Amino acid sequence: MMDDSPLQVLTVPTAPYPDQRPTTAGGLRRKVYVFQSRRNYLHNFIQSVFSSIDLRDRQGSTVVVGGDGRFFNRTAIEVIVQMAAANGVGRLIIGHQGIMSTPAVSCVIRKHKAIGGIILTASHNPGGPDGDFGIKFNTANGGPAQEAFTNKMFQISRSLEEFAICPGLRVDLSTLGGQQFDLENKFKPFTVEMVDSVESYANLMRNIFDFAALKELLSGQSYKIRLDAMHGVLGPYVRRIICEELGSPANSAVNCVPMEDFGGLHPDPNLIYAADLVEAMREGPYDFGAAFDADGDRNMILGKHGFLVTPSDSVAVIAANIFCIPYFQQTGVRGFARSMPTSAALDKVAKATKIELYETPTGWKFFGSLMDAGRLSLCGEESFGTGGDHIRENDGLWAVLAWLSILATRRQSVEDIMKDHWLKYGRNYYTRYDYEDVDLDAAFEMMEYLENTIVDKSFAGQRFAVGDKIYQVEKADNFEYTDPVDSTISRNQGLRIIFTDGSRIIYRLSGTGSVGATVRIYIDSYEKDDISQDTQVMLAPLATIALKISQLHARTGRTGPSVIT
Ligand code: G16
Repeated sequence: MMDDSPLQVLTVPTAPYPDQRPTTAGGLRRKVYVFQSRRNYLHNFIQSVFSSIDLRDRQGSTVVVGGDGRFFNRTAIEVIVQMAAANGVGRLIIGHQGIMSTPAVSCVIRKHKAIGGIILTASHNPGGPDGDFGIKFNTANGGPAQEAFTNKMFQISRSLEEFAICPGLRVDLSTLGGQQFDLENKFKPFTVEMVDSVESYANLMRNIFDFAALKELLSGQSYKIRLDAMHGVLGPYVRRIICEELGSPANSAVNCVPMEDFGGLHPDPNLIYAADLVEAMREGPYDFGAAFDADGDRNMILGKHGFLVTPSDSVAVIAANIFCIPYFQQTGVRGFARSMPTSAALDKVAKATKIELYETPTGWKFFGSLMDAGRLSLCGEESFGTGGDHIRENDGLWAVLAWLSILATRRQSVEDIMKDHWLKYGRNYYTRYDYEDVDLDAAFEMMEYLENTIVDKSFAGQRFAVGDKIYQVEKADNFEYTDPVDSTISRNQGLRIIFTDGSRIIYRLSGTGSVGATVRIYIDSYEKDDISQDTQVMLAPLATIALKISQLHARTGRTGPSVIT
């Protein structure tokens, strides 16, 4: 016989952890075994999230939950449901089977006026029992929590003594529709709605793009595409939107079954980790290719024969062709933005079109603030993130639909569109070196040494020569940003060396890794006319200078980067 007595709400004592400071994207990323082996590690973080929301806002509120389907997703959701109920949340909207892409969660938060969403993902980091797991909280605007909120979370996590949970509550993740639970001491039942993960997002895309024009491009025999979901969350979205609705053949979508370990792939859309796609594009008949990361917010765009569009160029091309997208014809264009390490290609378009350009620190939350204030329409980051103000996250599939809209309008190849763009605006040669899993102390000491070196007054004016190339430092600093909307100041956002010809070298420690430190070096150099050189050859002198100034190899014991993009 079913026991229909109200479910018990318990307060469980716990001990705080000192290391739950949220990352660049506003969440916690750790090896799976950390969540599994440390007592209440997950519970503590979730309690810090709920305790950071004012009780009056939390009581009876709606919260969205989704994840990229990686190992531990299901276990975590069961705990989150039990804790949400015990913490006064009135309704949870959960993606079917607990799976929903990060852009779709952003969309659903906004659509249902939820107070926020909990996203279970470690983004582009590998999954499986030996991989990474992560949790992040997005606020009511649909975007990653702002620093004031994540600081509060961190403060709470450091002195947490108890958490609230409803241990008897069992949710069925496999059945679509509503489920209700009576809780002791609660006047209203707690509700869980299991929703189709694709539907709301697909509706939003229909209102942004001209699906008839896209269908004409994709359903014919002549235009061939290949989209690689890397066994992350986007598989069902690609199949439903690109194949079923827009008529692209089923075999144009690969690795589309979400897997707990991403089939052993590293779901990071770059030239190294998406090597299969790159190979298929080089050899195959495809006109357009793209790969996505595990939670579907990042994208990599390729043209025929594997021609790479760098993310910095991608956002610039979308900006220059923005009226190929019906949404922007309706809303107009309020502003463009890029993160500081992203190349200045977008700046050239902004200047030519007389549209305001914002340079923000790394992290999508900075764009969200500008969008909420109605000052920003399109933005991008060098880390394979591109998006518009339709949601408050970077949006991988949106970027693909944006490119396909440009291709459907211009009927040129990806490479020709890119080359035309460089002819008109000049070219920002751009590369990023990543040194992954560097010893933490060595990385911090290297950055400290570097900062002391470059902020020294004597550094500006110094000249560096490699072969016949000479670069003179114009200025160098640790990037600081004042939010133009609320005047919040964000310091220590990356070390910049800017040369007199506008070339830049930037050093930053990644905020999204889970072990050791990842050191990133970004190099950006503009050429007005010399637009057909090989990027690595073109930037080799600046790369040599970047390594020389930082002494990175000597100070970290590394001999070369793990990934060059
Ligand atoms: C997150 C943020 C992005 C940001 C990236 C930077 O990406 O959402 O806005 O660009 O971090 O990563 P890093 O600090 O490693 O350079 P994701 O996709 O990991 O959530």
